[in-house]
Amino acid sequence: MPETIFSRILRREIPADIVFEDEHVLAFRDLHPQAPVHVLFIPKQPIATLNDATPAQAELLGRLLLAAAAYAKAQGFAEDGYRVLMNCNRDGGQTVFHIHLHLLAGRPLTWPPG
Ligand code: DGP
Repeated sequence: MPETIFSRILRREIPADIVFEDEHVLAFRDLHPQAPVHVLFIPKQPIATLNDATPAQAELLGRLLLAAAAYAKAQGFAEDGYRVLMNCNRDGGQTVFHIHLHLLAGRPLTWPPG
């Protein structure tokens, strides 16, 4: 998998506003927030796109979701609500090819997305 900016954040080569870390997952604030809360949850094991994820990585993918929900609860906005999403490839709007779960919150989010 080619090197990405997120690999460099994982190695602490470039700064990021890290809000959560465990053995498998790192979470940091998006550089271009689209909502008052916009955090990216990434696996430490690089996977380029959701298309590249394997059944062996199912638990890791679940960890991203559970980490996002735990963060929402800890920060006190879980009951108000939030959105999690993962963009895939060109039509999904993916720009960084190390999968990441977006967590957006802090305002009512419209549907359908653009
Ligand atoms: P996506 O379009 O789904 O691939 O989202 C990539 C997100 O990554 C986008 O919302 C902006 C964010 N981003 C890109 N480069 C950096 C960076 O260097 N630092 C941080 N914190 N976020 C970044």
